[in-house]
Order: sequence, then structure tokens, then C-alpha cells
Amino acid sequence: MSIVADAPVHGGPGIPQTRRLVTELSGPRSRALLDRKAAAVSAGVGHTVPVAVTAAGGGVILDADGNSLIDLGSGIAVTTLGNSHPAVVEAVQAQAARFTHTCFMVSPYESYVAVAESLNRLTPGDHAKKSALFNSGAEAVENAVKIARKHTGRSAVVAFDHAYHGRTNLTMALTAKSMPYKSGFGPFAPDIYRVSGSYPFRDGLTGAQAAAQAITTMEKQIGADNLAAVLIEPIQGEGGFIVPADGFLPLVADWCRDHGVVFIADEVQSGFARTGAMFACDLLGVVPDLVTTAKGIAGGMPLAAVTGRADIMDASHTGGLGGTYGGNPLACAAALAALDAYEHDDLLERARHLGDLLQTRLRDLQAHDPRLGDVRGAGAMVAAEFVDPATGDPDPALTSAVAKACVAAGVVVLTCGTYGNVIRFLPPLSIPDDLLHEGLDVLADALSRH
Ligand code: PLZ
Repeated sequence: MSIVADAPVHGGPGIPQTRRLVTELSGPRSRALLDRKAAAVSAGVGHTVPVAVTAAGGGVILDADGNSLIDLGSGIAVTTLGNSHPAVVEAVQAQAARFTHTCFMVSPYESYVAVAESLNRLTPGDHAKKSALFNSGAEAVENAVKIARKHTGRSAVVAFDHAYHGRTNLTMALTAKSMPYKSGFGPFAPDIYRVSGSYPFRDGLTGAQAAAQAITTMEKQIGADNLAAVLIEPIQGEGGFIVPADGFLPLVADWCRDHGVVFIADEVQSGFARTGAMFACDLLGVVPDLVTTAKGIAGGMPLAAVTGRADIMDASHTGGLGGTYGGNPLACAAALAALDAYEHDDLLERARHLGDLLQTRLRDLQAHDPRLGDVRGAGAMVAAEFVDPATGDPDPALTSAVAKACVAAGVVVLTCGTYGNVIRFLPPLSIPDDLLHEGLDVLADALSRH
């Protein structure tokens, strides 16, 4: 029996844009699903919001009990355009009726090539570029490393403190945080080196100082001659929405260029209008050799890409890159619709507007509450870091209590950060302003009660 039998059939922007709780969270239907989940789904797969989703769109998520929640997470930065964006739905439906799969490596089709052409044009830099498509962010990162190693003939890879790059074996090695991502899952891939990045709120370093520190570590502990790639999230996501100090990224990228090291920007979370620019690299003044993308690329369909300098992207022998589903036709159709919307619907401006709203409200709270140690971000990728005001130490207990209170009141917020003391805001760009304000009212109220 399905618990969604009498639930609304359509998501998308037509859903009433209100927060409405008609049961406690979880309501009885959601609880029934979560009981089935506990019995049928691996305990390793967690969830943050204890509901059974039936539809979503604009700035809300509906559950099986008739509750309507404000969405400030976008499914972890995926539904930037809003859930079930009409153009994405139409493109997927039309493609599903034509063909669902051939395997691009067996018999190619136009939409894959068109997505590659768009990515080559939209990603930072006006040099000649090529792309390859995959299914997930982790898979894109794995392939970027493969390509960089093949191109350079070197094997070492640098990743940074607080980095998150995925859950596959290589990307676990590249990810910094042990719990929950790595603990007990080793051994990990070799020849990965961790280097300090730039975390202005905690390290107090200028961009130049942080870059000098990273470069010294790379030169002394690895040696440029051994280094295939430096991999970095231009704005770190899971690690705490850390925006590096000015100049850090360009200096590291320059050093890479001078030493034949491939500079890979992981824009899986920060890409596609999220930061108020098409890519965070555009904002931070850096042109990467390779860029990995996923999440927002296809309006919720699973798709990922590596895009970069044509000579580097062509380093692999034919047949060296691929995968059964990479660049699946439904995902490519969705991506073409999504990329068109990013380019033509003033979404960069919308992300900046929502970012201003978020930062203004959060700074207002910060002015009266010293536990809000730092408010930071770019565009609609904003975070608040919670600390013990006496010591500056991270306060994960407060963070988790406030986030849980928000969810219980019908506002989906996500936490992040190495120390678990950051609440991040990733609203869909389709959220109405008043709903975002209401979500922040709920946060302010939760904070005042903890
Ligand atoms: N690189 C920068 O943010 C995914 C993961 C959440 P996949 N981030 C959300 C979780 O707990 O699994 C991410 C990212 C950056 C790579 C990835 C990996 O992308 O599509 O999840 O594989």
C-alpha cells in the first residue's frame, strides 16, 4: 500500500507557498514510512527531516500528512531552480517518450554533446574546453583526478582541511572529516596529501599568508614534480561554507600553473548561480584548469561533469573515461532546460538578492547574539557559525538544537562544518521573499529559546 495514494500528484511552482503544520513532525503517515525505512533501508543511510515527501516546488516541501515545510536546503544545493521546474519536467517527459537510454559510449545522441557545449561555454575562462559527463559529484571528482594524473604522468594529489569531495573510495581519501564520512571505511587511496587552506574566521590569515603556507607545505612535503593536481572547493561546502580570504585561490592557482600542476575547482556545491555568479571561481577571480560540477546542473536529475582545458581533457586514451549511465538522456534533457534557465532567467541577480536578504537578517541577529560568531557566504549560499562567546570554541550542541527546532517548526535547514557548528542556508531561488523571511523568523525564535 502506498502512503502517497491521495497526496497531490504535481509538484512545482503551483504549490501553495505557505508553511503549514497540521500534525507534529513526524505525522502518522510519515512515521509509518520511517518505520518501513528502518526495516528495509540500510541503517547507514540517514535522514535529516523526518517526513515522507509527496511533492515540492517554489520554496516548500509537502509531506504525506498534509504538512508544508519551508525549504532552505534545496536537497543539498540541487534544486536551485526550484523543485519540478516546469521546463525541466517538460524536457524530461518529452525525452522519456523518445528514448530513455542507449549508453552514450555505444550510440551517441545530441543532448549529451549539447550539454558539453554549454558547459564549455559557461565555465570560467575563454580557452578551448571539453567536457565528459558522469552521474554524481563524487564520480566527477574521481574522473578529474584520473584525467590530471594521465595528463601529468604524476600521482600525488593535494586536498585541503575541511574539504568534502564524496563518499567513494578515492573521494573519501580526499574528504577531510572522519565522522560520518570515513570512519571505519578504510583503507583509503594512497598519495593524497592534506594541506591547510584559508579559513579567515579561524586562522586570521590574509589570503597571501594562507597561500604561502599551503605552497610551502606542497613544496616541502610533496614536491611540485610529484604533484598531479591541487583539488579545492572555491567555497567549501560540507566543511562549513568557508569563503577563502581574498587572493588565496589566485595565488595557489598561479603556483599550480608555474609548476605544471592541474588546478581542479570542485564546484559541485557552489556552481550554477548558487553564489550569485555562474561559478564561485568567477567571483573569486580564478580560472581553473578543470572544474567538477553536479547538483544544480540538471534541476534534480542525476548528472555530473568534468569540464576543462581541451588538451588536459584529451589526455586519456579513447575508452579511458565513461560509464553505463554517464550523461543519461533524461538527465541531459533536464540539464539543457536547467542551463537555459540559469542563463536567461536573471537567476544570478535572484541569488544575490536572496543572499543580501539572508546576510542582512543574520547579521541583525548576530548584533544581539554573540553566539553567532560568523555570518558568511556568497549569493544564496550563506552560513552562520555558532560559538561559545567566551572562548570562541565551536558550539555544535547549540547548532544542532537550533536546527532541530527549526525542522520541528516546519523549516528545513541543514548543518555543516568540521565542528558541526554551522547552519547553512541554500534556499531554492524560486522561494518567495516572504517565505524566506518567515523561515528566518522561525530561526530567530528557535535561537531565542536556546
Ligand atoms: N563535492 C563540493 O558538496 C556533495 C553530500 C552530502 P555527490 N555534497 C553533499 C552527503 O552527506 O553525502 C559534494 C560536494 C562537493 C563533491 C560532492 C559529492 O557529490 O553527488 O554526492 O557524489
